[in-house]
Amino acid sequence: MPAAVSTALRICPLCEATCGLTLTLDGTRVTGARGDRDDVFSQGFICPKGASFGEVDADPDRLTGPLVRKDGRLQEATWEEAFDTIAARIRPLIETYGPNAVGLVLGNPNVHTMAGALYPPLLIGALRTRNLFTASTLDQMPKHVSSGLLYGDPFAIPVPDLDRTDHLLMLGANPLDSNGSLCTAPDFPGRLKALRRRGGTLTVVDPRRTRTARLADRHLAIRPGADALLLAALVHTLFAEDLAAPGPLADHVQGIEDVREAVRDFTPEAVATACDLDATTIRTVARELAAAPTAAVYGRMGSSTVAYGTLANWLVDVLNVLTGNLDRPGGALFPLSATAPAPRPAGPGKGFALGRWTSRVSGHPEAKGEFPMAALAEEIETAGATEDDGRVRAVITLAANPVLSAPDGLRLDRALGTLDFMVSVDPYLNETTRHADVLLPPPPPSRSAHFDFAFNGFAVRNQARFTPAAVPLDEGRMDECEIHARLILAVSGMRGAPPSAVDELAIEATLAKAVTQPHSPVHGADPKSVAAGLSGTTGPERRLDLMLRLGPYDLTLDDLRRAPHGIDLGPLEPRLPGLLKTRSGRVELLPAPIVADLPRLRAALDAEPGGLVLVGRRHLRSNNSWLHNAPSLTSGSNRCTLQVHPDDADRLGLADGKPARIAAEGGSLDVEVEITDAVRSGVVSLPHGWGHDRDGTRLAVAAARPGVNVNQLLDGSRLDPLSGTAVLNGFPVELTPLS
Ligand SMILES: Nc1nc2c(c(=O)[nH]1)N[C@H]1C(S)=C(S)[C@@H](COP(=O)(O)OP(=O)(O)OC[C@H]3O[C@@H](n4cnc5c(=O)[nH]c(N)nc54)[C@H](O)[C@@H]3O)O[C@H]1N2
Ligand SMILES: Nc1nc2c(c(=O)[nH]1)N[C@H]1C(S)=C(S)[C@@H](COP(=O)(O)OP(=O)(O)OC[C@H]3O[C@@H](n4cnc5c(=O)[nH]c(N)nc54)[C@H](O)[C@@H]3O)O[C@H]1N2
Ligand code: SF4
Ligand SMILES: [Mo]
Repeated sequence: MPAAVSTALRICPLCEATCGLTLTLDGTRVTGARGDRDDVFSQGFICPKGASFGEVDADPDRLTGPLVRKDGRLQEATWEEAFDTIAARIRPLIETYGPNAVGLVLGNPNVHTMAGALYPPLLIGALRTRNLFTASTLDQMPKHVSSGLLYGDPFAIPVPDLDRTDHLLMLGANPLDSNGSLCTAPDFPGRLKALRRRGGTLTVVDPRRTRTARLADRHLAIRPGADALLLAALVHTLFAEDLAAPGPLADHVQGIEDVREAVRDFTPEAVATACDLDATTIRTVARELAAAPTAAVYGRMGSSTVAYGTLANWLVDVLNVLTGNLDRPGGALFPLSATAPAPRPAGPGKGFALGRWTSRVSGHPEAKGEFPMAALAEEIETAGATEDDGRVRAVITLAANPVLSAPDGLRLDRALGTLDFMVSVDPYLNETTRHADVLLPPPPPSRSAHFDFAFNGFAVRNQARFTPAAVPLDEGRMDECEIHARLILAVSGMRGAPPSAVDELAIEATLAKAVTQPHSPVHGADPKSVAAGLSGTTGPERRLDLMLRLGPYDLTLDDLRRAPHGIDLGPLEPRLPGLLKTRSGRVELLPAPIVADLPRLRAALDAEPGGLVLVGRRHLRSNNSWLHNAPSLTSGSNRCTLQVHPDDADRLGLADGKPARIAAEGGSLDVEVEITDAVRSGVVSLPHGWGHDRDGTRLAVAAARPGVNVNQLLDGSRLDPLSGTAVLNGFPVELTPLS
């Protein structure tokens, strides 16, 4: 008898846009995916990645059960064996060498799963290690630091009010290919087109003429790394021309006049050479920004993973404040997610501190409790004076592939090979996880429930959606939430306890605090009876239900179940001063760490622009390092090409389609040249996430067309100092033709 054909809803986990998908199922196999037209947020939008959900889900290279290293070889094992091994190996290392002996590495897909949101905080608490490394220091840590300093909360990130703004100034972002980041917006391209249609203006700052830049009214092909200079000159111009008008915001902001002083040297003329933009254009951009009825400045990867990343991210918000656009409709607003704690009354908070401790080897200051991912290899390699020296001897990776995503993968590759013990939670045996002693594969996404804990906090519209697992777990598989819970028990010496104990302890701890908070919906209640009233068939569902109940909208999980296409919670609304957690209770516009870093930016005014620099790029059908194994997303011509401007190609004697050698401090790569004027002269571009040519992986499709790992050009020494974020864009390279 043929299996029944049916449909099921699933929020797409393949990028930050969180589109609602309607999956077609043939029995338990996903045979198709289309946009869910009734989804309250995405309204039917889908991109090629979402459309390939079934293929990604059914990839035959996904691991189907745990692997444990025995006799030097990764071999199939039972879950019991896997967790027994973890408990038996990790505990003695912690007991002998102390908690810092375990390094924890968190990768990007954690923000796309319920497990990745709910359990890593508990695992960090259980391990008590300071050796925490995440993809944030390859990405958005400058924004967290800037928000921490300005608002006292590293997660208070204003997003551009895409659907209502009159003017968008976008730096270092290419949402037409990335679908947007720290600005969750299904159909970002459509929303930009709508902005143009309603008479709004779009300015894009990018050294490449991207698909997004082609949509813009104005494209400024800035020299890479110079965004902080451009932004400082825009701020300077607002003051110089008396255009700074924070309006009612002024009541909640301190330090506006100090900022005027701080940017005094950054005149449009002074930054023009470094930015390779003329002073007149810079002034025009500032005037337009000030004149627009509403406007939003928005910067992402290209203004974050650069030498002045935190300064650039800070200046983005300074511009939004000075033009009166922060926290107002049409400007840049703070989303309020359904699982955020109910807002507390305005008043001073605890503030945000940087560098509360430093890394052992290079003394990098922590940011948000993390050390730079670029410093992981040295923390493994470098012995200390004593046994409990804090050297990383074991690593746990959760959804991370730093061998490809972080600087100097070869060094990290070698370092991981020397560890006493390594655990990975990952569906693939890849460049990083091939070093694991225990590899715990989560089931494919069709088998897990979904709620966007992370992205609802960065969404252009407040809404809440929950999709239960589209397909039941297959025999012998374990939900990723349970994998995480059992991992926490194993590393805490509680191996025998049921995984639900982890969730019940989390619920207890949350409630114990909430009932004492006057602004909490459960203030004064009996924690036990609140816990007893939670709905949800699993621990993670009960925790979601609790967070919804403690949240600002008086929602429950049952409410979300009754609304399978989601609940719209309306457009973003002003949240100042309530959300501020600074010590002053105000927006602290010129924080001390920023003051201390500004001389570095001032020095950049006089630096001679050097030779060629490299920037990255994303392709619509990619997702960092892990979607190169899906045939329909990788077919067609080679995508891992080095884009070179025709003038540079002429000068260097490079030919289209021919090989060249590119070199920088971390090493050299042989690449195929693609000559195109889509990159500005003086700039070459190579995408990341490639380099799938290592032994011992199981990625048949990716290995057939491995590409090269751009991060091998870096040695990990280039960092934005305040955030510890790796400089992945705008670093010098040398290029020579290969015959
Ligand atoms: N040069 C350069 N380097 C970059 C960037 C760049 O622009 N240029 N971008 C940076 C950015 S923004 C980021 S976020 C990082 C990303 O860096 P990483 O997070 O290290 O890499 P990813 O490729 O996103 O994938 C991480 C791992 O997650 C696994 N995975 C996929 N789905 C799941 C799941 O459901 N559960 C679990 N447990 N694992 C899963 C994949 O198999 C893969 O091993 O890369 C950074 N590196
Ligand atoms: N298709 C696809 N979508 C993705 C991903 C993916 O790998 N593929 N990854 C996801 C992840 S983890 C993230 S963080 C987001 C990132 O999403 P975005 O922030 O939109 O990042 P990119 O697409 O890398 O675009 C960054 C742009 O910055 C430009 N740039 C480089 N250097 C500079 C500079 O110095 N100044 C300026 N102004 N611009 C510069 C680059 O040319 C590039 O066009 O995308 C997410 N979505
Ligand atoms: S835009 Fe992102 S969330 Fe939407 S379908 Fe494509 S990959 Fe999925
Ligand atoms: Mo990212």
